[in-house]
Amino acid sequence: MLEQLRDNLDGIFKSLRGQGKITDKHIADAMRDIRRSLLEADVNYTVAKDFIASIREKALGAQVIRSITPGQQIIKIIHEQMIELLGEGNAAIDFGGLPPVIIMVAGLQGSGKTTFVAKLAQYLKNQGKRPMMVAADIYRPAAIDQLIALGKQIALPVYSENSNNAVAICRNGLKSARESQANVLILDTAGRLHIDENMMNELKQIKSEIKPREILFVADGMTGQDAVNAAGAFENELQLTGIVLTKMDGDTRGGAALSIRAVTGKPIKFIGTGEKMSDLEPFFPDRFASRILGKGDVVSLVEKAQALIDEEEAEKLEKKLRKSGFSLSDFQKQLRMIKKMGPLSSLMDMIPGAGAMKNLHVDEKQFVRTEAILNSMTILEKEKPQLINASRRRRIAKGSGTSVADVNRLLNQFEQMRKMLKKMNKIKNPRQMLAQMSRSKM
Ligand SMILES: Nc1nc2c(ncn2[C@@H]2O[C@H](COP(=O)(O)OP(=O)(O)OP(=O)(O)O)[C@@H](O)[C@H]2O)c(=O)[nH]1
Ligand SMILES: [Mg+2]
Repeated sequence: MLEQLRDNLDGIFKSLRGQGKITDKHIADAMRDIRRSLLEADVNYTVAKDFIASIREKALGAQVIRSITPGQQIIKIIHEQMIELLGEGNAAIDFGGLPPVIIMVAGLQGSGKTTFVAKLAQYLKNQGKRPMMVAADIYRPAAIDQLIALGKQIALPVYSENSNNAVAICRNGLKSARESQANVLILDTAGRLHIDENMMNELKQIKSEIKPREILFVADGMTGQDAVNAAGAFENELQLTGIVLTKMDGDTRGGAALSIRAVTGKPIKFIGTGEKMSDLEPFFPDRFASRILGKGDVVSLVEKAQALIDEEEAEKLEKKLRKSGFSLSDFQKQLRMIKKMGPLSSLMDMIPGAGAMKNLHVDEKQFVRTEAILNSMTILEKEKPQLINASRRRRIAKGSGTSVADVNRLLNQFEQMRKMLKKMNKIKNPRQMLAQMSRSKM
């Protein structure tokens, strides 16, 4: 999905990255190209315009960070702005209130409502809920049978009856759910080719009588701005609680996904990525933005480190290390470099599923204490730690507001680290070395 948009943006980013210096013209060109790519992807015109305006404003107002290239900085701004466009975090189903929690599913004909109803039921069942579905589409002859068949497939109950009153079917479905202790009730409603008054009235009646906790609008992601316009109309009439984008597995250009939140003000809660019952994903704005921008989290971690660590400095240190002339001053420099990368915990967060790293105890306070101790040493002491005798240790402890035991611990650990580093001569990459160092407890 979204290949075209991703390729276009990737090209723009490449040319931004390639610039040693970024001029106003580079920015203007990039903004023009991004805007064109968004419109080609069928993003709503106003949404695209506002998006570009925000990026331009932020790019101009951004503080220049010495160690990041201007190109990288702009890419980061675009990434952030895209996440903002897509919503804040994952919007889950609201399970507040008394069960059964009622979820009404609405949308145009053929958008994927019935399929989504069953996918959602299965998804919630897997989370330990007891869902029931209601076949409230009385217009298309095969609609009820379709939902019953899906219900069989996923082994979940479907309430249906032979009647021409959708409101009554929902009411009776709710009764049946209460009797059978289902704690989620999902209503599959009828779709029409175009929004018509009868259809809206029926939905409004269901809403006022059954009082669903969630009203989800199912939009066919392939249909771009038509889906967005329809979502806007449903929002006006029904006040939605969320959006579901289906058929995101096809060659959708992404316009609907990027516009629908801004146009309706409602979060995208799920995306459908295929015809199978398991082809449903909760929607995460940051992951989706990363997909469009073709940047994995790991990539951005590396970029962050690359940008902030002064390469030359790291190389110099590495050379020193290899000669094992590593001193406490070098250690202090290392610490500062690591600190520049931001809170350690945030760095860890950027590594998806890093099991081993998760257990890593990152003690920021310890970091501060270590810095204080190092700051209280003289240059000579840092170069020749063997000079630090008992009276010097007392002075350093006092100067740094720590204890002699703290100073001893640091010196011991430094000594161990120095030994360990001697053994690490195999490591070719200074960044890898830094990662190793931050892992060893200080
Ligand atoms: N590729 C793909 N196909 C989907 C997805 N969701 C639904 N479909 C297909 O789209 C078609 C229509 O889906 P339905 O669930 O029947 O749509 P509906 O909105 O209930 O349709 P009506 O009840 O007629 O208004 C079916 O062939 C589904 O298999 C999806 O995420 N990806
Ligand atoms: Mg249907």
